[in-house]
Amino acid sequence: MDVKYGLVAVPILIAILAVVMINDNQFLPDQNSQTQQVSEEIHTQIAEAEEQKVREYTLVIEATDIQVSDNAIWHAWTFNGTVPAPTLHANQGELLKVRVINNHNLTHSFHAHFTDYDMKHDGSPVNTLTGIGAGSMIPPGGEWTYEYNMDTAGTTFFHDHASSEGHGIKDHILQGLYGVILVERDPPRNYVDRDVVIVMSEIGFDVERTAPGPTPYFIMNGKGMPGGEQALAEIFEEQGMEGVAAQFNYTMPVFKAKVGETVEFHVVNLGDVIHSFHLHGLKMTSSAVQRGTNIQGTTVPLVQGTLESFIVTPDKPAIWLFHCHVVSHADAGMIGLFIVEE
Ligand SMILES: [Cu+2]
Repeated sequence: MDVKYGLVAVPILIAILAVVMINDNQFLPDQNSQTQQVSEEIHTQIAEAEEQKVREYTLVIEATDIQVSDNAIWHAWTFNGTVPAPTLHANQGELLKVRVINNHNLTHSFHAHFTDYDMKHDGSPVNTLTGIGAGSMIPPGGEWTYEYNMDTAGTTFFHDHASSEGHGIKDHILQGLYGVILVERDPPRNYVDRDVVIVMSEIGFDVERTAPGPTPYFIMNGKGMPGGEQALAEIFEEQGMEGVAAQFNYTMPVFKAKVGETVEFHVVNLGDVIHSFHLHGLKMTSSAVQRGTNIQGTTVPLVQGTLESFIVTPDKPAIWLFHCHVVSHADAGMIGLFIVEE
């Protein structure tokens, strides 16, 4: 380079570098404001954590013998001794903690159909495969506390997601390890007088027949009347209404409400086949899947692993039948009564 050009080029180069450096500085964050922002964020998180209410439940998995008909005992697997498990309640915005103790001789889990939780609380085979939350697949004698943020209101459900030698997930669920969770919205549904929860399914593999005759297979809330409506008619002929009443919440689920009450039904299919829920005589307004619309034909189709909620407001005394509208299932026992009293 000639000297005369060098004398001009050097100051220009310095000027360009200076401009570039100044411009670069514009893209660097102001350290003070960034620190302040992080600190505000932490404070907000702490405040939220302090404010978030915690809802706690304890569920014990155990073997439970349930007399499901005069001639059959179901050697069920249960959460807290019942099928379905006791319905869990929480409020939108809360942190739900479910402590599950496994007092059974197989590995089990609690897998809930929620949408805001850490993977370590999944209670599924991914926990075993990744080692993240491996304890959420609970071995015999173990326990795990599952945590979920109640980010959305409404109805959902949970079930065992384990399998074991000789028993796939199907057996683990159908043997009775499932239940429903009602997450109350904020503000709450003050217009609802009572909730009715119904889980449609099939009975598990371990049913012992103690006398000849049909035993329950298609069940609602763990109950099924072998022979369905025909059997009910025969019981009435032989024993009158007293005989029928003896079947209430034994071989068929029965719910009661008063005229003028607003009742919200929550119906879930946790079985391995399609079920459809038909309630006689009442206008059913969907409050979940078909939200806000009238359920045309008064039958809710439920493929496996789905639910629907709906509201009824009975205006006169009546005994209304409900049943699976896969009618062979009704014949096999999937019937129940909704009794509206004055
Ligand atoms: Cu059915």
